[in-house]
Amino acid sequence: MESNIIVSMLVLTIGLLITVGLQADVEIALEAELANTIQAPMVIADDENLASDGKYIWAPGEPATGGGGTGWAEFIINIPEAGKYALWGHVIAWDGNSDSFWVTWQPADPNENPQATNNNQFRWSVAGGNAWHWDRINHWLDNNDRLDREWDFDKPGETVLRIGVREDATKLDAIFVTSNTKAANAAQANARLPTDADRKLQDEGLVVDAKGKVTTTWGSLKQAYK
Ligand SMILES: [Ca+2]
Ligand SMILES: [Ca+2]
Ligand SMILES: [Ca+2]
Repeated sequence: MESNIIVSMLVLTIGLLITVGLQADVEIALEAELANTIQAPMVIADDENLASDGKYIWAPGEPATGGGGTGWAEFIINIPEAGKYALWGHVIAWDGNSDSFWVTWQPADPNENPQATNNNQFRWSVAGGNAWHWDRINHWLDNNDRLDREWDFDKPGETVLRIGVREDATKLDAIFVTSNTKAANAAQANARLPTDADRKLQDEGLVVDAKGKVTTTWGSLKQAYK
């Protein structure tokens, strides 16, 4: 009898541990201006008091004018776990001519350049606003639907996120990567700006898993990337 109770408690404890483990989301906060590659006319600009770490990226443009379609920023993101991911951008989109990007995240997405193909699956309609705010990256489809995007990676490891200019003057300050794809808003997603520790991780290519353990170094990534 007693051993039955002990076994039951053990099963319960293990069940709880597994549940706790599953509930820990992978969260990676990236500074836009620390992208691995920034291709002109996408450039780094200053917003000393308001942008995270005082800087953001954009293809410069005047208010209410068209233009864009070239330039991009690329991030090598080493994800610690297979599974589904969502992305949030910390953005400013000050008018209807300055409120979209192209987004591909390989290998979940194909190696396609939507600046050439105009494939709307990769078109992000950025929520408008003249102050920095969070917006979940979406598909902006031809029927004007904006559907939250999620990416499914079948193994952990290196991924390549490209944010391409679609309309100039759309501004990107930071990116938040999360395995929580169900959150209805940025607060629920726990979206946060990078801390000094996050910037150090991004700079050095260090990656932590959901439990805060460092799993990979930039050196090994660079080896794998060659
Ligand atoms: Ca637009
Ligand atoms: Ca524009
Ligand atoms: Ca920034």
